[in-house]
Amino acid sequence: MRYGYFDDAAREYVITRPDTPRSWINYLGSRLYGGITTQNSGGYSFFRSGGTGRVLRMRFNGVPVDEPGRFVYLRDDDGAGPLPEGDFWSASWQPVGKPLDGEGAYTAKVRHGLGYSVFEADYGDVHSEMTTFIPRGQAFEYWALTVTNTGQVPRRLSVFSYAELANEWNYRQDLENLQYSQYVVQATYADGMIHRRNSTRDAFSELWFALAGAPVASFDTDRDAFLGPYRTPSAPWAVERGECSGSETVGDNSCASLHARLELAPGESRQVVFCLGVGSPDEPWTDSRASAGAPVTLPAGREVVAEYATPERVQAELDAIRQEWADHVAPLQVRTPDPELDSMVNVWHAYQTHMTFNWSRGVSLVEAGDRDGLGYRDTVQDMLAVIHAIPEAVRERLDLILTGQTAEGGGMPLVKPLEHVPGRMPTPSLEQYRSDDALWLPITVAAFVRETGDLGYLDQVLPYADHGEADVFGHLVQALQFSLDHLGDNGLVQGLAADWNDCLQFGTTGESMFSTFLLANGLRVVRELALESGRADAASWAAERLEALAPAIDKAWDGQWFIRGISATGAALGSHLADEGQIYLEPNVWAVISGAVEPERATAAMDSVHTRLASEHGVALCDPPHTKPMEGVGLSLLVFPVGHKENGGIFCHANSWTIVAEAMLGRGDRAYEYYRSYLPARYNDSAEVHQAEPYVYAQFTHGPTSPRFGQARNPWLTGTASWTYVGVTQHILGIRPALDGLEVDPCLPTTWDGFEARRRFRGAWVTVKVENPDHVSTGVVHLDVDGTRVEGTVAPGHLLREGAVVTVRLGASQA
Ligand code: IFM
Repeated sequence: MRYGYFDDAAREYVITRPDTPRSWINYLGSRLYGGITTQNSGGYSFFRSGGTGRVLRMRFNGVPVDEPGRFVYLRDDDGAGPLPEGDFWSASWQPVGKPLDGEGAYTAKVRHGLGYSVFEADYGDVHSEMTTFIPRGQAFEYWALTVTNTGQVPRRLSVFSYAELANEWNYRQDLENLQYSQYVVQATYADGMIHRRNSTRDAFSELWFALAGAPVASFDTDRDAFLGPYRTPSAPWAVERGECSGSETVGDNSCASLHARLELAPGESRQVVFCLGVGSPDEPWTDSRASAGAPVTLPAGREVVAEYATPERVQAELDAIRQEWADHVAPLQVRTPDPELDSMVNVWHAYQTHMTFNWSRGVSLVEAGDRDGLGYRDTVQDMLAVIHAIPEAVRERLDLILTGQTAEGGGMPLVKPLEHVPGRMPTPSLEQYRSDDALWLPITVAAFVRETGDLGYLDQVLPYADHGEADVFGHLVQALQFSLDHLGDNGLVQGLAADWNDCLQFGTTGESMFSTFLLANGLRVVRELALESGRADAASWAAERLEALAPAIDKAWDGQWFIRGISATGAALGSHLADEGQIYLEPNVWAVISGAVEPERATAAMDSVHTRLASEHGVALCDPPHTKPMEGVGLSLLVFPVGHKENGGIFCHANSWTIVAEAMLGRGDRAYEYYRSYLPARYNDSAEVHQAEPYVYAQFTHGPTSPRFGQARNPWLTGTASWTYVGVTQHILGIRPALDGLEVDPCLPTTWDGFEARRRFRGAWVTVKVENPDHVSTGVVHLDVDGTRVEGTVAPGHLLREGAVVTVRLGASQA
């Protein structure tokens, strides 16, 4: 069943049935002020932090879903049209939820765009269009509502807003510490604006809410007065009655309800604009919380409304947001034989990589705000997909995360940007480190240097988290040294608190094959960077260390694949000899990606992955999933039923590495088969199977051993976004930065004739045209830049001037 379609020209996903299998969301705003909206305008907002800057409340996992949110009700005030007097509905399908089928049904069209969502509705000869977004660089949001009388008779309508304002910045305080948070809140109304304050000393917060475009007919600032006792947002008392009660909040719960009356002639449209912002209505306001980093000062709400709340300004700000996002996704646009790939790569997948970069794992409908901060490994990986689009922002983040590395080389599990003080953070104990965290650094630093061509970045001196400093290259060496200092009895890297897989704890005496391959990969990359930057000694050091790892890697071969690790008691996990968890995906893909194993084993390992783990919805993480503890290794994945998440689920983040690994083996059909297997867009017409949004990646799909096989969960904030982007663009399409230019070395499905791409590279817009007349997967026969033939697969940087055209011919032999 389909619920919507991709409108690539508008860069929108258009939902035509709002009763989607789960809430399908969109993100609004920036790291200053952000928000989430569902297709039914449920959702919440946050200022500077999802966890400690809550503006609009969200009751997670609530029933009904999609509530609370940014709700606008419409009410028929005279019964002159086809509706009875007093009938009411909402500008988004929910919360009122009028019937979607049958005579007089409510019809909805929701356009999720990049940075905005538009809710169109038709009901009872009234068309409404509500646009929600946060203007660039601002700490307030618009809900702009245009109402049109599409009938033949004049209509009198009421419009009511409704949102639950959080009582406290801290989302937990707001939702859980009610003995406190419910008694610090006050909200008043004056001259068209609601003013919500709380009076805690440590975290003073103020919000304002305004209506422009029509006089305020009535208001409520008290949630329970607006809703009425024992009612829900589906039928608020005030809306049913046709008027708010003028309540002002002293304690309990506040809300933002302003009511306007509209009279519309046939065919007439009116726009009213609701604005919700941080700060005071009447004075500038400063966020000077000690925990919030540098103070931020915001203008008075009335000034904001006077400047911004006109129809012309709303349109101009919407255009600016659309342009900003068009600019962010423009640096790589592709045209391939696969329209679903194009919709994803050109619009939604690119957008998702920016959302993970912005919000890490902090705010979604799954992440409530507890994981406020930057998880080390997640953040380092999240940068990979946006370097070409926002190199300056990545550099800033890279600087920050490098200062989250301790002097002994490991990564702090979490870096909180607003509280992080390099040089002063406590050093974790060995048991607290994850063995992979800092090992991701070489990949991302190399990608940054190759994209920008800025080798000098390696010389920049940055402090460590706890004490001391080093240049960036030194930080990379130290990351490798940390793992080399913590090898186990079998010569593999100690697993510590976890490796990439949060649910496998090998501890200080067990060893992780994943982290071992990541170390090998890091040594390879650091060696390359050392050679590129003239550090011969370091290059030799890395080569020697890599060679020294080889015997331990060799012993980890299980016959047809690599083991996952060795427990504290010496047992192999991920071995054919085990009862459960006989084969794991992660070590086998990284065996290939690291380049640390001979081609025969690399191929055999990936063949085993295909035989044992692949399915129609993607590749499971392990097989058979675990039901019993294993001596000497912490398997916290046992908390998951078989086939779920890390316990044999289809972990999409790890699936992205199958694309990379197969492409590195030159097997384009298989790489593409894996790419398609969990491509959200391919489920557009079978959304009831996949359930999650068809326009963004999810963290995982329930695996073959689960009764929920095929259902995707935890969409949006996942490393799947960045690594799948790398997989499809750099390995299937094969366009990747190199120090001396732009490499084009695709690994295509053999059915493709070729493809085209437009790429920004070091400031120049370049067109790439790949022809595949022989229907091969790999093999660059020749590469030309503006008609000049070039040896190899790299278009040299000095030839890539503005408008350059790189033409690549793939083929079986020299032509
Ligand atoms: O690698 C982790 C990630 O850091 C958080 N989500 C789950 C992944 C796999 O366990």
